[in-house]
Amino acid sequence: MPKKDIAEFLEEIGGMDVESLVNCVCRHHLSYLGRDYGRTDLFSLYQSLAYTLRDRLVGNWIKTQRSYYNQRAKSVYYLSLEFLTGKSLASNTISLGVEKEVTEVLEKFGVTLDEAEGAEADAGLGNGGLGRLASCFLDSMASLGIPGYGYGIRYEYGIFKQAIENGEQVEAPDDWLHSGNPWEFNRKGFMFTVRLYGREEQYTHEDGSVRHRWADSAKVMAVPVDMLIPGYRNGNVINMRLWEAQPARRFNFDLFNSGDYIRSMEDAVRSQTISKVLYPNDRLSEGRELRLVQQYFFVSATIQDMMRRFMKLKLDFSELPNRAVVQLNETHPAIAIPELMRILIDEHMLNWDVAWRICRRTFAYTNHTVMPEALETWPLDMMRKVLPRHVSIIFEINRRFMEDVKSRFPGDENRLKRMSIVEDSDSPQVRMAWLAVVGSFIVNGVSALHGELIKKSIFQDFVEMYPGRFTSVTNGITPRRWLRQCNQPLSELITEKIGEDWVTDLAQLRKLEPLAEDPEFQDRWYKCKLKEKQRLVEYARSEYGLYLPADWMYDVHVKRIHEYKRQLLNVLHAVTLYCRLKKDPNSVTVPRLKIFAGKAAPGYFIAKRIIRLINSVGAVVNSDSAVNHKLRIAFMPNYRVSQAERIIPATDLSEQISLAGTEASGTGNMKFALNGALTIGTLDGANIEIMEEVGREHMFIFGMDADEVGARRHNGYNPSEIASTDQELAEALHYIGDGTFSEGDRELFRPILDTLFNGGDQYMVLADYRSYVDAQDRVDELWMDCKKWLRSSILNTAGSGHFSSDRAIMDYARNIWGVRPMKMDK
Ligand code: IMP
Ligand code: B1N
Repeated sequence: MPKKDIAEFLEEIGGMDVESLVNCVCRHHLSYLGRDYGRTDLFSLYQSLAYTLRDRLVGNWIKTQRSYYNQRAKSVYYLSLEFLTGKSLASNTISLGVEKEVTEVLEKFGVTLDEAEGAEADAGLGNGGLGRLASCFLDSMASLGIPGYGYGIRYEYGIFKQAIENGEQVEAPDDWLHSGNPWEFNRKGFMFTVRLYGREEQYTHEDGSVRHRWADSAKVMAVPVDMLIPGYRNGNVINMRLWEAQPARRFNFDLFNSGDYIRSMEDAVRSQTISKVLYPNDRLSEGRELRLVQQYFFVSATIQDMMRRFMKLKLDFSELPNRAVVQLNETHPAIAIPELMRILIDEHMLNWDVAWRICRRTFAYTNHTVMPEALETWPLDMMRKVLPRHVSIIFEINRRFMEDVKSRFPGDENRLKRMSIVEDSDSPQVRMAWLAVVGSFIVNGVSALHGELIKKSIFQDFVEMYPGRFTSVTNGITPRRWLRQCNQPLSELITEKIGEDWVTDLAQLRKLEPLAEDPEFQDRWYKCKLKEKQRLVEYARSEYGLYLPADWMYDVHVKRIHEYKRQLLNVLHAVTLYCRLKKDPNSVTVPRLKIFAGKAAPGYFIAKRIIRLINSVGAVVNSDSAVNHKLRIAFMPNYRVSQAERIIPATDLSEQISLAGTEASGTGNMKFALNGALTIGTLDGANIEIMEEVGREHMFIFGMDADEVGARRHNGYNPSEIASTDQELAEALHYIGDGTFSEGDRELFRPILDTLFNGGDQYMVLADYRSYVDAQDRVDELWMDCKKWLRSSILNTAGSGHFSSDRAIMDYARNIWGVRPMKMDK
């Protein structure tokens, strides 16, 4: 190929000025989409614009990747089964620094940036917090110049679409790729073979040693599809590489030649299933074979890609940990540990001890939950069928580990049982969290509290064995998407007062503190919030046909629907307000709009019934004129990243009310505080650190803390007793049971009441009810004092700097990865 440098290429495609951009949009519309200029519609305009911006990213992408090679930089491999990117148009526009120009380009077509982005589908390749965290981390790595890659699966169907019919959740497939994805590069030329099934075989190597290999395996192809992730105005573009499964051979030729055309195609269809759909369970460990196959599929392709890069360096294998670090996002990719062992000992003929030392220095594991039902285990039989060689490697890892435990704690049989990676029972299971701890040099929790709790609970034995191995890194969120992009009015106001450096150095928000009591600033702060409410009102009307009042208090509870997150507690508060208003229409002072949104796992019966309850209470409340002058309830269907970007800036009160000790961190909590919402919350997850940064007096903290929860449980918790001593609570529960919200049907919500009274109220909703309702009364009181509220709102934003994902990534880089921001080659 005639050699051209990137600068030349960039010159050819054109600059960042409006004229070049318009030309490029028109050219793509014609030559890429094959459409007449006169026939642009919103979608084709969005596509042409996306290609135009991608042209401007790809040069920097190549420069960034070349710099990694040239500088032989140690790189981070962030392995995650989930990435919740959301939309890319606005965020890429902002990162490239061409907001003004793009807005002007679109004006020429009579369209706003908001409208153009409306044509884009959310990339929803994750369930919630864990996947969104991965995306925030990639944004920060790119913005800081930390060399690294995101690796995952290119699911053809992301998290399901939620519709609400008759108050109930109905799921539909998320066909996000149906019109193509203009942001990605499909690289069919760089695919890898991934093996599955078959058996383990012993043989004598030419050097005389007895070795093992994986025989008679089936094959699928992993095709890399790359999404470009630009840093904020720094010319870096990092790569998110998502694998797509393809059949190894399009046809099984034997069958094809014998005339069995259909059967020859079956293989092909089966292979493609691997990257077909994201499992919609957040937290519950999914025991299906396809899920295990997904995990190994993306891990195998990723480790091959990593080794391909490493082999180019022609170094000794012991150098691997100095060139690459693999961060395991939860245990979902933990099969990478035996996979790397397999490659080193079976394919590169290293001996066990050498290989194990390399592995142990390469992997780091992030735990995201203490809940036992989320700890992944795989039935040994299933794993042996899918990954026969890996099982035998896991046994050897475990045998040696058990020896170590034995010599540290002689005679402690129970300890051995508890710590064994392979659980010994009638149906033996492989415990992936144990494997991840044993095979990693460091394990981190995701908030200070969570980091401590995992040491005292699930990993206690391992802390005694490896005291130095456990740490925590508090989660963070990217200030680009979660303030700069989603909240234009507030961003502009902040920049006007303290300059624009906060976008890459969020701690600077502290400079807002002296303004917190300034009446003029408060007034402008208030107007920003109002603007965002009006924008949400318009969005809710046009997207969902919901009519929201614009000037009420927006009390918002949006996240996955889960018993531990206690949407039910919020509903009990709503019913309490309803009861008060029915008795006396003047008993409630503040007009409040309660907004709920979130998806329930399709198989999670109680969570779905809670959605039904929210909608049923909403229907009664919203249509009762004795109540709806002070209380309304809106359930926004199909919560997703792009919807969160609309809701969060408009929020006054952020509900973070999980039972203390159950939410590992939460990241929604950070997004709200950053956008000036006050939090009503428990001492759980990162709420505690938000409180330390913002000040307890600017939040509404209530309920038991994690220790009190433990003590309460230990001393015997009796939900019925509480219900019988609190009159308002008894009344609210009564109305839920007596058909008031279900047209007289007393059965509909019985399962919910049953979880409280017969199921032992696992998440102690009733125990925290009084303290919660009292805190809500304090909310009303503060709201009436507008100046004080605004002051607290400003101080919430000012105190949110710590929760930037830039800070989190620098923590990982320094304390775990041993990598530094690098200067890209020119
Ligand atoms: P939270 O900490 O549970 O509130 O959720 C963390 C973040 O994940 C949210 O702020 C959203 O960006 C995202 N998220 C949570 N639930 C969903 C969902 O159901 N669909 C899409 N995104 C979600
Ligand atoms: O990870 C987030 C935290 O902020 C949340 O508190 C935590 O609940 C969330 C299995 C999970 N923990 N575990 C999961 C998701 C999918 C799955 O298949 C578990 N998600 C979290 C980020 O640290």
